[in-house]
Amino acid sequence: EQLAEPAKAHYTSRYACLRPCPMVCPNQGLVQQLGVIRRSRELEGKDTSALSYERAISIIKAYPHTITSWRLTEVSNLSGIGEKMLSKITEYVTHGKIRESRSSPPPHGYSLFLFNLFFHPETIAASARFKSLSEFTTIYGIGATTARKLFDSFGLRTLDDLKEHYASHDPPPHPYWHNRNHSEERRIMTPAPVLSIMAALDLRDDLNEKIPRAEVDLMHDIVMGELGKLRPGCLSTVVGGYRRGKTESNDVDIVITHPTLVSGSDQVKGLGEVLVNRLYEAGLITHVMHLSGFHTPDALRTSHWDTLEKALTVFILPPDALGVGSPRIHRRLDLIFAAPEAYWTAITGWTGSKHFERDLRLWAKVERGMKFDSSGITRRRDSKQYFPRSEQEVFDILGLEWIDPTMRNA
Ligand code: DCP
Ligand code: MG
Repeated sequence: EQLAEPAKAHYTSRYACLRPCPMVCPNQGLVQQLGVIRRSRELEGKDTSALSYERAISIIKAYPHTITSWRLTEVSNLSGIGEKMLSKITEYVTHGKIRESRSSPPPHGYSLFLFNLFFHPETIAASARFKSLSEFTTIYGIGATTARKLFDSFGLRTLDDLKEHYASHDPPPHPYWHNRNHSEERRIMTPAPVLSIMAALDLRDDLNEKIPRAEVDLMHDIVMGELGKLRPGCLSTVVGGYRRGKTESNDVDIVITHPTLVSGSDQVKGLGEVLVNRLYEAGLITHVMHLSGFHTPDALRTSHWDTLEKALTVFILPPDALGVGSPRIHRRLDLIFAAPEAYWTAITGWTGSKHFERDLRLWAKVERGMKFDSSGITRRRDSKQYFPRSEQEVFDILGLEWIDPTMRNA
């Protein structure tokens, strides 16, 4: 079957999956300030507004020139830059800052509070609220909605407030080992603990610490070493921000497959569970937040193509792994298990960025009549399924010019 010519990648494209986008762009300051506004919209539950900031930020990140006043007309013609966004950009170009973002630091020696009181009095209240909500959402398991509830209904303001509150209210986390379709003999005997809010509060400093690339590599080697003892010959790729070239990641995402496993077979089913159990028993996984499995082979072949087996966990390196006496920091580790034919879509779908993935799905649907997700590509009109054998083939099937992972930072 002949594939159509791929669409050309260019920074003016409406779709993020056609805009090559470096990690650091010529307009980093502007991107940072728009990011503060986007985050505050998100924390306030203004999702539509947050999304239009996200789109604008993504478009600016791909723009190859420093934006100066004489480029404003060209910028205003980019899709996704509306009038309101243009006024923020103009404000930045003219004053070097966007007042609403409140991110400009006070001069050395001045308190932020007094600085804002004199120079940005209208934003003080919002700023204190923004600070609390931001801080609350640094706890794993607390999202924007919960954070607002804790602030508004329970009057909490600080992490100490939060600790006191959860000391008496900690709801039992959802036990991840329920709701799964596995036989009695495969049931986990000693499941790793789930991460309660109290536990997440204790791990907060660890989990907010960024992970350098060398440590990502070491974690990958250790995990695959353990897996190799259980199922020799597995293949894996570290995806997420690491694959896009981030020097420091917030978590480690690994896509795993086995070249000779047959989807739906007993070997591939429960691979995640077997590995998680082993890592837990070896003292390398301390918590599991989510563990999902394949269902029946039939279902895998038909409707629920988006259910790759996943384990969301907390990992800790063995003692002295980074040198004698090196600190052991708890790290977020996500493991994604794909049948061989879903390996490359899983890699593409988990490399990100989030916005790149959002537009990849949209492009596939609107422009190509296809459904893309991490577990496969399906043509809508006849449900034809594609099994790409490389990431290049994923792009070919979707009619997209190749973009290197390091340029997918949309
Ligand atoms: N992803 C997605 N949709 C989800 C979860 C993940 O599209 N619901 C994709 C896009 C992300 C990638 O998977 O880029 C990994 O997600 P992360 O949250 O780990 O984000 P990154 O790896 O990009 O950055 P970091 O982990 O450093 O924060
Ligand atoms: Mg990641």
